[in-house]
Amino acid sequence: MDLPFTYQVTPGQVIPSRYDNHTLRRLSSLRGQFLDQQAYAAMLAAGDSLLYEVYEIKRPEVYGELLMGVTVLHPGRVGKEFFMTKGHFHAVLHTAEVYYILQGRGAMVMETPEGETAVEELAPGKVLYVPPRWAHRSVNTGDADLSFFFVYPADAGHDYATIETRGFRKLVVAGESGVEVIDNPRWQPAQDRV
Ligand code: S6P
Ligand code: ZN
Repeated sequence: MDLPFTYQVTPGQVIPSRYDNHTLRRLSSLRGQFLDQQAYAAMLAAGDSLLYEVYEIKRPEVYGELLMGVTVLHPGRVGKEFFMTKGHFHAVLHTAEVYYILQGRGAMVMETPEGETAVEELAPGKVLYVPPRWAHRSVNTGDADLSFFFVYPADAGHDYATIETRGFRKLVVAGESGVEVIDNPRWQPAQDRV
C-alpha cells in the first residue's frame, strides 16, 4: 500500500472505505462478564448474538506506528445490562487512545489498576481521550448502533485477561430512571492484593 494514505469515515458511512481486518465479537466471547448470568445463559442458548464488529487498518505493530479503525457496537441488553465490548488494559500500560464518536449513544467505562474509575458519556461528535494506564470498555446505551473511530500506538497490545478475571468495578445498566452506573457486585480484587 502506498504511503501516506487516506480513507473515508463519516457519520453517514461509518465503515471505513478501506480496511484490512473485520473482526466479529459475539455473546460467547463475553462469558462471565454480564451480571445476570441466567439471562446470559438463556440468551446464548437461543443463539450466539453478534455484539460488535471492528474494522482495522493494518500497520506494523512497532513503536511510532498508529493503529486505527472503527468499532460498531450493536444495541441490545443482557438482563438490565447493555451490550458492551470485552474491554481491556493495553499490554503496554502507559499507552493512551483517542476515540471519536460517529453515531449512537453510549458510555465508556474506565479504571486504573489502582482503582480510580470514570464513566464518560459518548455521543456523536465527541472526542474521548483515554489516558495511559486506564482500562476501557464501551457500552451501547441506545437503541441504534454505537460507532466510533479509534487510534492508539501500534505497539500497545491488549491485556484482556485482567478484565476477564476481575471484571470492571462499574457497570452500566438500564435502571428505573434510565441509564445508571452501579458498582459491580461481582468485581474480584486481584490475587496479588489484600
Ligand atoms: C483497541 C481499541 C478498540 C477496541 C474495540 C473492541 O485498543 O480500544 O479498537 O479494540 O472497540 O473492544 P475490545 O475490548 O474487544 O478490544
Ligand atoms: Zn484500547
